[in-house]
Amino acid sequence: MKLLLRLTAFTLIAGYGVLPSFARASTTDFNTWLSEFRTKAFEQGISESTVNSALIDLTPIARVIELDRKQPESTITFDTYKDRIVNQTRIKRGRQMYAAHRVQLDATGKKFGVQPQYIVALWGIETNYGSNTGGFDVIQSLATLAWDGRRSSFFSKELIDALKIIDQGHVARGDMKGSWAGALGQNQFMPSSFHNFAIDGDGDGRKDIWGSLDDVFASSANYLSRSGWKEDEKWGREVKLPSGFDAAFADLKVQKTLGQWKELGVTLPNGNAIPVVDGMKASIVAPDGLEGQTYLVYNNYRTIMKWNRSLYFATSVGLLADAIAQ
Ligand SMILES: [Ca+2]
Repeated sequence: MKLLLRLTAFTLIAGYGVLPSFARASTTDFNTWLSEFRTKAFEQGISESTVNSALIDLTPIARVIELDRKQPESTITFDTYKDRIVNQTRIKRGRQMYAAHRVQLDATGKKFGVQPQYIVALWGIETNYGSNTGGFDVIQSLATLAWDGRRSSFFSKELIDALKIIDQGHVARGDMKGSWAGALGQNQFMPSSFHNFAIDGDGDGRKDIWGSLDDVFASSANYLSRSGWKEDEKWGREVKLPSGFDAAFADLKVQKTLGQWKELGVTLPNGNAIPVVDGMKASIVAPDGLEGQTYLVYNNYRTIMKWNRSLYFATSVGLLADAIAQ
């Protein structure tokens, strides 16, 4: 009961409204959970100094629980999302950033086999080119979500992985900022992705995706490369579907050759024939249904979806990359 009152007071003070479900989030109070988690961290080989700097005097963040409970399904259309995400400001800034960091982006792209405009586009969409990396203390966010009952197992693993990042000296505990859900640095890697894909691009011994652009670029490129990126292909393109097109075909599960799509009447937006590359397969995606904008997408689109499993996200990354490279 004491916990409920304290947290309710906090949420009211913070102006986020009352969260009736918050106190029910876990059957264990936070400090008891934290004490047990410290034991778990030691068992996982986390050093005493990291445990002492990161897992002492923590409090849960009510706002994080609130954000986690929001319905994940967006109610905005792709058209609206696209206008917000792939807007002229972001395109212009993307071109400026590509020009400003051209040497290192081109070198990184070449090394990992990823066209540089995709590295820039992911950077632009994830954090607006590093200007909005999320102001949350990631340890505190992850501890809140690990304590909370809803996805405890997933976030407990991410919290251990976050502690390992501190333990390995890649970032100071106080500098480990990110999103409310624990996504880190300028390319918003979850801690597990950090361990799988982050790269020390500038060779200083630290994988610093917060402060080193060489590390940010190399890490994003490595993520795509290791997830199946094809350097000689694009993501896809906007297309026009013929009247009477079978809506069941607008599905990533349906893959046909470019030649087959052409025979089915899929054309460029201006009505011209789509270019055909022998053997290359593609799918049709229609985020707003057949009446909205429709896209023919290739292997690299599926790779972008390994980064974020969202048609809105993957399509926007592709469109922004194209606009930046123009
Ligand atoms: Ca580095």
